[in-house]
Amino acid sequence: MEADYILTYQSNLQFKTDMTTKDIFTSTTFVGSFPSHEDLPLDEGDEIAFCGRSNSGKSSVINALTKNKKLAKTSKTPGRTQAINLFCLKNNENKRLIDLPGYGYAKVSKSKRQQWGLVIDEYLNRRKSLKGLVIIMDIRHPLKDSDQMLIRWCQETQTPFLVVLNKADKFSKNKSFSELQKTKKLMKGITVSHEITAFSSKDFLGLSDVIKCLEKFLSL
Ligand SMILES: Nc1nc2c(ncn2[C@@H]2O[C@H](COP(=O)(O)OP(=O)(O)OP(=O)(O)O)[C@@H](O)[C@H]2O)c(=O)[nH]1
Ligand SMILES: [Mg+2]
Repeated sequence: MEADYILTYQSNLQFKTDMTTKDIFTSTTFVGSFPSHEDLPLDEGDEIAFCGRSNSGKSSVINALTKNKKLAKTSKTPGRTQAINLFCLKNNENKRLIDLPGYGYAKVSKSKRQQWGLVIDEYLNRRKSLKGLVIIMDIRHPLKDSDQMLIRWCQETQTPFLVVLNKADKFSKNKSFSELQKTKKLMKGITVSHEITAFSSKDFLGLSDVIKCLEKFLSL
């Protein structure tokens, strides 16, 4: 049995190393990169999509979750992920993670932005195996228009979602906590099943909460 070390955030505001014998995300593998929903392989089983604004850290969150820095391509320059990237959990093509292009990157052409928007819309509205969304936001700029649009979509389609307030390492622990509370308050009216957590892809703050939630989405 393999033993993994996970960093968890403790209420005494210190990081603690936890040992767990079960971590189903660490052997995730890259399946392929697909230009649009129509090109994707099988639409059966369960998958989770990581979405949000460009540069919020979608690909980095996947890498933190799978403890593989090289799995999803990341970049300082927004607009890195330009297609639907599909990953599957160890030996199980029926449990998948999807890395989507980002919303709102002003420097790509308008037509490219529209094309990415269409790719995301089609994926969200047609993919039957989509069981939950992970909406990644930069904790310093939460709930931008495109984030609110995704939340509304989840509410309308009754799709469970997890809000990840990423880059919490940019804030003090207290500031991260107050930002988390503030965002929770703003989302009070949302009735579809959802969770919200502060996170850092850099130092794994909040990782065990994210794992717990994704296990639920994927019925693991
Ligand atoms: N400090 C800090 N930087 C982060 C964190 N997560 C991501 N980054 C940085 O943010 C930048 C963007 O990360 P990506 O993971 O490529 O973001 P993305 O949302 O996938 O971006 P696109 O694919 O371009 O839409 C990179 O320089 C990352 O190193 C974090 O938790 N803390
Ligand atoms: Mg990306």
